[in-house]
Amino acid sequence: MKQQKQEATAQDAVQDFVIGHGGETHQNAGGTHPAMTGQTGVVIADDENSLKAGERGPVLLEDWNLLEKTQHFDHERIPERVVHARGYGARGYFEVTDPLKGISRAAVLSEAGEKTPVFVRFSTVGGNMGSTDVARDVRGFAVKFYTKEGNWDLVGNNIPVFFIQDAIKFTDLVHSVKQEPDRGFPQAQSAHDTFWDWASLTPESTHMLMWIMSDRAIPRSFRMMEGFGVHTYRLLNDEGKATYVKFHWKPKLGLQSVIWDEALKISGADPDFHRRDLWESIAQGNFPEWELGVQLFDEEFAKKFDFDVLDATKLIPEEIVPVRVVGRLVLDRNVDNYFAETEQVAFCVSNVVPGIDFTNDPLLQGRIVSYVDTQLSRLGGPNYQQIPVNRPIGCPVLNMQRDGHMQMGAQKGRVSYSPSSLEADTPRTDPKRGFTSFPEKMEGDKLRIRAESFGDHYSQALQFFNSQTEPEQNHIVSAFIFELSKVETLAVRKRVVAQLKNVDPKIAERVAKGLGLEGEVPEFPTKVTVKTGLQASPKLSILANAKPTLKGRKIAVLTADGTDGALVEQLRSAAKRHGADFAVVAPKAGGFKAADGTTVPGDFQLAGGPSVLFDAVFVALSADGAAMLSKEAAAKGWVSDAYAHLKVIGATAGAQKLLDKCCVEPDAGVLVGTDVEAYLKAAAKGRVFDREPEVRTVY
Ligand code: HDE
Repeated sequence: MKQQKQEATAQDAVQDFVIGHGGETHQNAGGTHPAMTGQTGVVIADDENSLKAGERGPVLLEDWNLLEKTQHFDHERIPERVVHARGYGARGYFEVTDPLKGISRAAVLSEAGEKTPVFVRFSTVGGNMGSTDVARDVRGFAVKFYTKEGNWDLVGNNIPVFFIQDAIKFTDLVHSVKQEPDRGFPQAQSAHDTFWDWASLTPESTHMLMWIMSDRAIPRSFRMMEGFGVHTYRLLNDEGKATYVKFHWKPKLGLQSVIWDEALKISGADPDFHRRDLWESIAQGNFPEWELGVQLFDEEFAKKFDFDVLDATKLIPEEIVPVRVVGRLVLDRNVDNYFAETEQVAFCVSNVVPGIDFTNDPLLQGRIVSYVDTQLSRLGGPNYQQIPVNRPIGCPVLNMQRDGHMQMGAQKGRVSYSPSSLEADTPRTDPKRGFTSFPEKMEGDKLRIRAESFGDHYSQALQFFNSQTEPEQNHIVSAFIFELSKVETLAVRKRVVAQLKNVDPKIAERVAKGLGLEGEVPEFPTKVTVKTGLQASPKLSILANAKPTLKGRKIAVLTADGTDGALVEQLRSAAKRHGADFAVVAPKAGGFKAADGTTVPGDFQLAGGPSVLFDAVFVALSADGAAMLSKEAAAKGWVSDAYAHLKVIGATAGAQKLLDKCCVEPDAGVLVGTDVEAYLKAAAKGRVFDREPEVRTVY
């Protein structure tokens, strides 16, 4: 009796607090609140106190609810992915706009208007699950198409080439880039000795190194990056005719990246920067969209191309084989449960549908095996395809596979084999509708060998560099300098620069200068003569393909008491009109008291809303406000970071004192005044790259 009375008192207090008795109003979601049960459906009477022998006595083992709850909790985690551990998923659909009729028999690509549900997971590669979104890294771009002919997984990246040519090297690559095994760090970064040791001894990684040192590796948002299937795949039509294909995802919002110094700071300010951006944009109804494009070519082209199309360290410039857009991908639904969907989704390169087939790319061949294998250990057994997020939608699963860990189905009947005759309606194969492989002619000696046609590791690395705008080239050089400055072993630093000499001595010289290694770098032997004459491919540049738009971008205004409230509202509505998000940053979480005495709510308290989180900023301060914030380190950091990160800065005349304190020099991206439209027009152009030589050394 005594015990129950005490419970009632504690519960009453909680109830009072939540539902707002006593004059206070606290948030309460309402609803009917069905009874809480254990896993067997038994209703729980008390979930606050374990069962004890006496008021202060020991806890009893018979408290099955305590045991069940704790046991379930103890097993809540599953092994994280060995690579791509940190990811974020969403649902949506893929719609065919230009069907590949006569090229692929897959309905998902060839039927006009065909709409296929999808699950997409973006990820970083090297970091563990709890690392940061904006690490310098490749981003995974994995799409599960639930087609009516079965699931097709296009497990791609945001970079069209890869570090290695043969799957047998993958373990080494990953071991070198992950945290070092003795010390268990560094986390989520390639800037350490083991990665560069491996890379410097692996010439085939050179092209990918250029990409990974470029701004492609620090995207502004998942919504603003491309995706690539990387490998050459095959499409098969009804007659079995094959066409080679490379898959491309093109973001509707255009490409955008962050500045490296910004990435470092975002990692502290908001390690969830990319996932928050995706979640919020979908929740607001601004559905991210990509076009799916294909580069199609035949065996004849493949033979004449400068490189081997089976070599995943090479790409085919779009200027040589244009990208044909076949459909659009729209992400319109956030997950209901991160674990159930994003964590348990099992992408497998082996998941293909009739009309889509593999090639002999040795990296692709290794992947066909690896993904299934990893799901077996990650998800605990061979029935992982039965987890709701992995089940096909709109087509039955009928076969003779049975039992195993966590079998969810109860298949009926005696017959679990084929051929059989004892039961009607057992599933039978269907040679017409069924998956068939391209009957490629095979002959040759069984050898451990790397094809000679895979031998040139430098020409496309140079082509990539030459295809970049000047600021992008500068960023690549700075990234090499940053990364190698973190490498403690001098010989490794030198070896990387020696490799760069093979790409272009001028690039190597610039990196050597930044490292203080001029004249000290040895030659790295190579048998290859670099093709210096490869045409630049402007499509490989982010800046050359950026869209002058504010859609999906974020604008923030820095305020303080005394700020002109009407100006803030004008900025807010104009930003919205341009499709941008708008946030008010104020010294106090509650917002600011405007000049006219009204209180304008804030979205971020100054210390929690640094300018690195936004694409363009406006400093809307009265002279008093500017004087006050000139003594506030967070405010000075806010403005000087925005300037150093090349952002367009709008400011009221009153804010000048703060701008001066932050050494903001007038330029095309600093607009003092209250012409909101002029400010937004400038902001839509993106960063002011001409400012860069003023704010950091260009080697
Ligand atoms: Fe992966 N990769 N990979 N990879 N990969 C995995 O599978 C592997 C490669 C990619 O969001 C793992 O389910 C090998 C290239 C993405 O769940 C694992 C090789 C490309 C994802 C695996 C490669 C990728 C993975 C870890 C060389 C771009 C995340 C967990 C032969 C085309 C999928 C898992 C998700 C995940 C193996 C190379 C993309 C271990 C052996 C090239 C986007 O199976």
